[in-house]
Amino acid sequence: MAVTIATMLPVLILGLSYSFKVFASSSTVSIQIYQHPPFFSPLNVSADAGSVIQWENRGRELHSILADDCLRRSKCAFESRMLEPGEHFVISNLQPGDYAYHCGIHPFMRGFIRVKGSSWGAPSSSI
Ligand SMILES: [Cu+2]
Repeated sequence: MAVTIATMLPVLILGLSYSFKVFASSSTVSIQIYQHPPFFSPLNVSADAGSVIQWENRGRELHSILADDCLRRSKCAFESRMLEPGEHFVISNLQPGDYAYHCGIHPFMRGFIRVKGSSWGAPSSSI
């Protein structure tokens, strides 16, 4: 009997963590845009696949959100229109990976998003 419980325990733990992952994957990550450094808060975001990522312009100027890869014109992971103060920009369903982004008006405003894979046990990329 003791052997059976010991054998089942890892399965139970994995099952619990998997359930949590599913719950967490539908979460929303909020990023505030400010006029002053670090400009994006939080500056570095780690989100589960399937998360909704939302920016809010908390400053008093126009800003926009532009993935760095848009500059290479081969693809563009996300690009907002000009955001008035108080406006939001929302994206979801980003593929797992690393996304550096910046403000299209103020290129020195830079942030970073890491979207983690949707399944546990998947190899993690290095930073
Ligand atoms: Cu800006």
